[in-house]
Amino acid sequence: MPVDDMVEVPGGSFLMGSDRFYPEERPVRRATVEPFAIDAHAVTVAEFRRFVKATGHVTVAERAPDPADFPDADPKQLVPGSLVFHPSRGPVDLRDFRNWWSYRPGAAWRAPEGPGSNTYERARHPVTHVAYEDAQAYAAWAGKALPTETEWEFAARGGLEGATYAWGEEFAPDGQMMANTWQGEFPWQNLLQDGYAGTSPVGAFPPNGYGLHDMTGNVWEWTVDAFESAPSAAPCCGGAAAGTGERRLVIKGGSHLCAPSYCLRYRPAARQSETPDTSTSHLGFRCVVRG
Ligand SMILES: [Ca+2]
Repeated sequence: MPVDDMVEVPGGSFLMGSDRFYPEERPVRRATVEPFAIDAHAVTVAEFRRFVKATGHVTVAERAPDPADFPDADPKQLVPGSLVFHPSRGPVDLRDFRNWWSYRPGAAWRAPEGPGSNTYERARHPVTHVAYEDAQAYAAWAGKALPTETEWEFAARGGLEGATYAWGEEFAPDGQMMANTWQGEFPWQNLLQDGYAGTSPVGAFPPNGYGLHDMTGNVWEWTVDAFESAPSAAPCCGGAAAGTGERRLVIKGGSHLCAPSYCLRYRPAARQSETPDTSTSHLGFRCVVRG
């Protein structure tokens, strides 16, 4: 049985989705999952470093993009890198994510803001700048798997049927912040009421009813499910610019960039699509073990 920071989730039947927020979460339907175990927190920088040391894995962000995938691009610009968030100086057009996302050469899991940045003081933060195949490679090395959307959402709900948040109906019960989100006007005014501008160490906020930390907020998390519905009209804080092709996967949980005025997606039902070869500064993953 799993031993390292994993939690047994009982499985069962639950109400999946929400009718009260964004179209891609509808309709509410009953879903069932078998019992499984899931990581109590997102895979951390320290855990990912052990994987890289053991396997020599080079992430998608650390490889130069294939010119065949970008036939119109100047080959000199096809350099390794990843999407990094940058706050704007003031209000911007929220329909254009280029106002707060940029492809930064050299950005990768060990240099989340690009050259000159590091993770020395972020070993217990979720690893970021991991594309889907990087998450899959880690899971295979760890003897685990990535969750389905149904497994992920069942776990995130922590036993609460149909609740808005992973902890209940109130965003900040008794004034206590329960997740790392964005307070203030996105993408320029971060009021930091939860204490964190970027990612936060795993376990910095209270666990849900199953003992799971950061199921919502902090970083989005990969699932294995194809995103079948049309991408949302409100494309959220996510940046999907770097990906190629039409295939999209479901990511769950929202991130430290989700602001209520723009992207109220720090909820178990919330979902977004992402192309598998995309990596960003607010997307990570956690693993499951079945049977
Ligand atoms: Ca925050």
